[in-house]
Amino acid sequence: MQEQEGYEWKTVTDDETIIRTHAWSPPGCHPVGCGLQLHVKDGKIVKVEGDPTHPITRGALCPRCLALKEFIYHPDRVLHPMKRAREDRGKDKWEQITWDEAYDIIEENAKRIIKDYGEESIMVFGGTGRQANTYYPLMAFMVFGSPNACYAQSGWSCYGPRATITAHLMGGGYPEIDNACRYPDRYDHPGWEPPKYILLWGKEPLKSNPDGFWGHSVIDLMKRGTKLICVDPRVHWLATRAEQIVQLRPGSDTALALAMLNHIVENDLYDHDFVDRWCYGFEEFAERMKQYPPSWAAPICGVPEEQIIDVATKFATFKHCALGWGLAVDQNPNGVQLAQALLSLLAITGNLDVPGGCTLGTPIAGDDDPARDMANWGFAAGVLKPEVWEKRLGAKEYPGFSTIMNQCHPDFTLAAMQNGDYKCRMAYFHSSNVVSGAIAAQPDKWYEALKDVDFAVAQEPFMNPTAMALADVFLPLTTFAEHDGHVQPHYGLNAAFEAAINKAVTVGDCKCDIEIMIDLGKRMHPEFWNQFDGVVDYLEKRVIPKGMTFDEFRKAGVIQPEEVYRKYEKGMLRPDGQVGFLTTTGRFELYSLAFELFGEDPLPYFEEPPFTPQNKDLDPKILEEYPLILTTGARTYVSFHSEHRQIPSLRAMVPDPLLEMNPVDAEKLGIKDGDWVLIENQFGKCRQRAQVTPTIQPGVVHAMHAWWYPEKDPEAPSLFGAYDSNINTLLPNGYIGKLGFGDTFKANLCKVTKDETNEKEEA
Ligand SMILES: Nc1nc2c(c(=O)[nH]1)N[C@H]1C(S)=C(S)[C@@H](COP(=O)(O)OP(=O)(O)OC[C@H]3O[C@@H](n4cnc5c(=O)[nH]c(N)nc54)[C@H](O)[C@@H]3O)O[C@H]1N2
Ligand SMILES: Nc1nc2c(c(=O)[nH]1)N[C@H]1C(S)=C(S)[C@@H](COP(=O)(O)OP(=O)(O)OC[C@H]3O[C@@H](n4cnc5c(=O)[nH]c(N)nc54)[C@H](O)[C@@H]3O)O[C@H]1N2
Ligand code: SF4
Ligand SMILES: [Mo]
Repeated sequence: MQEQEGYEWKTVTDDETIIRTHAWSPPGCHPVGCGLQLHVKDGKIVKVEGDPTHPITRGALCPRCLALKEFIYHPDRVLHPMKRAREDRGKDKWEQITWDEAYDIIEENAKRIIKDYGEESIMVFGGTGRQANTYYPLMAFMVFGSPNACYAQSGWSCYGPRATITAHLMGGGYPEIDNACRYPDRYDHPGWEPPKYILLWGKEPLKSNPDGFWGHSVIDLMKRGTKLICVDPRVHWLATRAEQIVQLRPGSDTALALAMLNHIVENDLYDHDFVDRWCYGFEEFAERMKQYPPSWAAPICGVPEEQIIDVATKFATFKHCALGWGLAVDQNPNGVQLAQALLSLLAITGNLDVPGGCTLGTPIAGDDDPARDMANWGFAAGVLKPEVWEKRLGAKEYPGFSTIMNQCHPDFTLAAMQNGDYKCRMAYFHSSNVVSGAIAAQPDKWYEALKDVDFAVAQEPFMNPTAMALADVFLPLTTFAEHDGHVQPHYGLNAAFEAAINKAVTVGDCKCDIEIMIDLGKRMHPEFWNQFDGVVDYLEKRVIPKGMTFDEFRKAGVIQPEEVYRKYEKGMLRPDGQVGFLTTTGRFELYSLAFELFGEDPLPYFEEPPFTPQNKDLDPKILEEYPLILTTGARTYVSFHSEHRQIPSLRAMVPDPLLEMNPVDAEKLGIKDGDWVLIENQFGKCRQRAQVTPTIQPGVVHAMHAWWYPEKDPEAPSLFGAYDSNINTLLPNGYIGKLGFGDTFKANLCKVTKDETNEKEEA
């Protein structure tokens, strides 16, 4: 553990106080922990700037953190708890109440519902990566005793597939590009070297900083000689600086990855030493790869055969290379096979846990079942009963999913609610704008399935469509500038550091996720929760590095663990201290015994996603009607999913939802840049604004996701224009793949027409 030298978390001058802190949420971001300096005067933040002493972010901030003041002091922020009569759902008839009254209502309803229908009838909804990501499963398991923590994205298609496949094939945290982030002296550290190539696969990290990986470090690496190869149907900013772009057809990725593996194996370009010592099942794997020569993949992917060969050769022969695998790996019903192929690529080319390759996190020591850890806390606290845990929705049906993920299965859950097999009696929207925001496919179906729940709570910084549609009680949240806390990038799986979140100001009557969890815990299960005397006490007892007080922790600044390469050689990846990987064979399983156990094919294979021009089983009428390939959700600098739409400086940068389309398609359809267009398919329709650009392939359109309009009518049925521009109304639930993962968010079909109401609205 290396602490930051000379760090001061608080500086008091005659004029102001400067609080140094590490960002998390709200407002939303993944656990990236960028360094900020908040200038406080008379109890108000007057200026926000980056912290130049942060070893990784070194003063850099993106527009969302720079707009923090606008978020904190926004006139629409909800600053007090509120309630509304159940029959007034969808109406703007809120009444301010005290925290005690809010807690009384929640306690009374939760206890009644548990008594009448069982703990499992309470569902706690959460979204991605925010501080709440750690606390919504705990709210379910340790406050209400329910096994049903629900992340409602079809096929749990974010990070879950990549993390789960990593756990099954090798154990431990998911491999991340070696960007020297564990060294205080970063790129100057002796022994560290930049990757020769980074293969950026369906990831745009400059905008997304996904999972706690710092996108700008890709530029740092390029300045030090790293070359970039982007696998992406769009040409994004980094791609314009890449050595090459593999501009493949959306959804065809697994074919490309298998063809690269074929070339590497057939031409003996693999790392024999690593394969012999550390891999299991190479012979079966090599035999399977024979089916996938680059000549087979080229027409499937729309990529020249020579390019596939060139990229594969470079990745295998330059020492070392790194893979940045993004969301396009998860959001694909063939994504488990893709993740398996990509991890195998890293393994057989000897790029796992080496300088300039991809580094591995270490599993939580002493726990042979790390991903279910939180459920174990629930059992240990005596709140989550093992027989209730058995009622987790979809756990038995999707064992490959549920042995690693501690949640209910989203598509199974929706179907069970729709067909009456399960009735949700209490919905707790902990960090989820499920009826309109980002997470759900066909969000209107989730709305329909939840609209009659007996009781609902929303915990949010702003009123949003979900709270307006369904909540009976609204709990207002502090931003990260208003509470003490802890941030650990990469969800702790492959974390570069731990650092404190330092409270700078108080605004209204808001509380943070941890405080609300403790308060409600004390009412539901005082025998366990009474041991925690507030947020700092909770952090000291359960979260921050053992033996440190919160005061010591925050004075230490950014605490980096020491980087150790080739952990498999050193007994660091297994709780028993043996060398090798945390699998049955102790090796990286190219042939997966875990998959075999679940009755699945142990080797990777290609399957065409359901809605593509090349799917032979697709009804030709659908393709005729909806000829354009639809991909969605590439991130923007100015929003985190459905958040930030009401922040003036950010909204000014992207005022409307945009549909990128190639000039060739636009001309054919009589659409001009800036026209409003209708996007439709057999599942739904919405309206966005055309952005005509050559950076997207002809025949492919890309739609922004998570649009709603805080300025529109808040009441139902409008719900702030929840469905006007919501691309997810075109994306179905239920089209999942192997182990229950994957969706069609990055590859579906649609048609686009000019919205004839255009001129009228403009006038
Ligand atoms: N079409 C399409 N849809 C997509 C995607 C895509 O690529 N294309 N991406 C998908 C992916 S990968 C994901 S992960 C999901 C994300 O989906 P979600 O994470 O569900 O995102 P939101 O809809 O913004 O809802 C999250 C809510 O949490 C609130 N919130 C913010 N910070 C905090 C906090 O600290 N605590 C609490 N309690 N609440 C907080 C926000 O105000 C917001 O209302 O979206 C998915 N949706
Ligand atoms: N600013 C901001 N940052 C965010 C978020 C946010 O909402 N806003 N959301 C966070 C979340 S939850 C996540 S999961 C991460 C995701 O962050 P990333 O992993 O970076 O993923 P995306 O931005 O969805 O898409 C990356 C690229 O995939 C490409 N792509 C689309 N379809 C395909 C395909 O079929 N194959 C391939 N190979 N590429 C394809 C897109 O063109 C895009 O350039 O970002 C996180 N960070
Ligand atoms: S990635 Fe951007 S929005 Fe997220 S914490 Fe860092 S500066 Fe803030
Ligand atoms: Mo995500």
